[in-house]
Amino acid sequence: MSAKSHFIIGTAGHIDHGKTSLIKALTGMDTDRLKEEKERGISIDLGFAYLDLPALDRFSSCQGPDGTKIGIVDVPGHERFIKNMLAGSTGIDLVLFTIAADDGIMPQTKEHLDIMHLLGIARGIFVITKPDMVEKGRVDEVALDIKGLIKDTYFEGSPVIPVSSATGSGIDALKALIVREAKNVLARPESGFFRLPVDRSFSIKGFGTVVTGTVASGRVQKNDEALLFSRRQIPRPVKIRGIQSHFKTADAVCAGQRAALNLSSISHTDIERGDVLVSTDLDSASKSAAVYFEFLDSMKKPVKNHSLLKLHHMTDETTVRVAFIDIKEALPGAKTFGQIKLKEPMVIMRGDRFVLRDTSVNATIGGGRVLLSYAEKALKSSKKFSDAADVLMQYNILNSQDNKSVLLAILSAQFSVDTHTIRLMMNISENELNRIMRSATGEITLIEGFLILNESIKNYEQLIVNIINKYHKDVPGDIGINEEYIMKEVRSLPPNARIGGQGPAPAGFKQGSEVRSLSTILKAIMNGLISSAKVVKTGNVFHLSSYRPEAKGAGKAVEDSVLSVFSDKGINPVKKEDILKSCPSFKKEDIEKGLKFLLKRGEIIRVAEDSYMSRYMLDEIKNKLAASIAEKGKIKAAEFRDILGCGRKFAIELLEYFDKERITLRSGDYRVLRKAVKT
Ligand SMILES: Nc1nc2c(ncn2[C@@H]2O[C@H](COP(=O)(O)OP(=O)(O)OP(=O)(O)O)[C@@H](O)[C@H]2O)c(=O)[nH]1
Ligand SMILES: [Mg+2]
Repeated sequence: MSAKSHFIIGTAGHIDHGKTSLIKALTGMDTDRLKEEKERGISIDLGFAYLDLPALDRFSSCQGPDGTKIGIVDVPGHERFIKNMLAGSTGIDLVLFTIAADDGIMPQTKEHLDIMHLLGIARGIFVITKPDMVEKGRVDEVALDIKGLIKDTYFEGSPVIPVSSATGSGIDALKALIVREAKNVLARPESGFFRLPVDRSFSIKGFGTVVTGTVASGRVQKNDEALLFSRRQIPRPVKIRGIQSHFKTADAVCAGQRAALNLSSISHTDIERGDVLVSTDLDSASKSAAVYFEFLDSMKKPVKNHSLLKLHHMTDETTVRVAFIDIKEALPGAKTFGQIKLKEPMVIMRGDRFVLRDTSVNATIGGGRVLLSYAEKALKSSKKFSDAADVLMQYNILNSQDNKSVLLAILSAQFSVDTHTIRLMMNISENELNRIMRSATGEITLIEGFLILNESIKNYEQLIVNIINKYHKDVPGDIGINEEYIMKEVRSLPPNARIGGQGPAPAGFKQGSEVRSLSTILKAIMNGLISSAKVVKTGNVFHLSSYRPEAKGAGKAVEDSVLSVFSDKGINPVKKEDILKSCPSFKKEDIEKGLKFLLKRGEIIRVAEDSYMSRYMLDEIKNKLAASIAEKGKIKAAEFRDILGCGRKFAIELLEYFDKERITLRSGDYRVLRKAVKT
């Protein structure tokens, strides 16, 4: 991954530890804008600034020549405003972590450090503020404490530097450190769905509604359409009229950039922090997710399975119920897999980080990473502990970065998934999905927009062959079965008899949620069986190519008896009544069944409404007719009747039958041959 061409700095640290003052000393900008903030001398809401560092001049597709600006989000330290702090910390690449020299490490120092860790923010500069207020020795003492605090965390080895916002000492050294650290900040992948978690919404005279935020994924361009997801209303389409990044007009913004988007057709009062603006193909929110949980060592009591907790995700928050796979409660420091069930749907996607707080004790207790979402229809509500080992194995796959394995794991639990849902579940672009599909050639197949494991296809082929074979065995006189019968039989099987992959569903998927795609895919699979000549379709009936229908036992006796009626009648048509009368020793339904099978096999043919003929006799007649037309060029119905020596009505029925079979063509009073008939 290349170094990042634009990045965001966030502040963190206990109340009054000099965050806002430090940003002012660095940028000249005061991020405390509210009257109340000024009056109380504390930050309440998020503050925004930017920093110009020419040494960072790099270029990206989203950025153009103005790429040296670093976005800054200043957060409040007060415990009561932790919600704002969490909203501000989403999307930051580097944290300026302040610890006042006089106070040293305080409660929110620890909580903010935990939050940085849970959000996966691994780069930081630890700033000892207010060094001018203490003895030199105290600064060294605090520096040691900080090093102790960050030992064994992602931040171990991060720079620790005293900076005084009052005297300006250390500011230049801090800027140099920022440049150094910035070079190591990795670019966020620009792939995936465009998402902008909104942190502010306001109106500017002459422009209208403007929303701001840090682009969480993807890319957006001027004049693009987007969807606004909000918990207060159904998703609303909006248009992006204009884009700014750090007060400069831009044509596009992408993952990791601060953005101000001017929206049309929506009032700023209809949007608030926590809403999210997404690309139009991200057309739904998710109510649950499979996740990796990480609980803090500092957690005071275990988290019981099915507890309710507050989830903070990007700039939004909601209540969730947690469900673990193999444990009844999570102890402090536990790292475990499970699910979250959201009180309200959210645009929460694979790879997203979240923070969990226990509101009853007002503490951050853990967080985690989303492994899979958009699978609610398939999420199981409870799980037996006996399945746990297998389920954990699947979660381990989902927890990996190997997208091909993840796709295969999803498909092994779901009969098939359409490509759009797969993209939502895995949070990947169309290109990325195509790449994975190419790498999985031979393992998966795309059928009518649905992905399915080749192994599942093979299983289904075998299932269908078995169903047909069983029918052949059960009903030996019948040629085969129709599509509806096969579908019905497949659906009546228990799901695990049908799913191709091994083991139980990952991520708590309920197997068999595939009904929607089943018939489409079964049709394709049956066509495959026909192309490979394993199955033959005669009319609308399927049978095995190796199968020769032949009645056995009682069925054979009935058929023989029915056939003998036909040989007795010679050239004359047979009526159903004739058959029933001539076979008095058999039950009516057995005779009808025998007749049906003979018809399906083509040994008997229904020429007209109640006129049956044996295949043998009909072929004879056809040959006579063909020979006669070949000789004269055409034939009248009366001539045909005379050749056969039958009644006029039956002669016409026969000719109409041959017309229908596209052997003859009517032309006025005559019949001609459509094509040469093999005799
Ligand atoms: N002497 C001295 N005072 C400082 C320094 N940094 C901050 N202060 C003072 O400390 C107080 C708090 O500073 P802020 O920058 O508002 O602290 P904060 O971390 O932003 O506070 P919250 O946002 O409310 O959490 C202010 O009165 C500042 O003037 C410093 O380096 N030296
Ligand atoms: Mg402040």
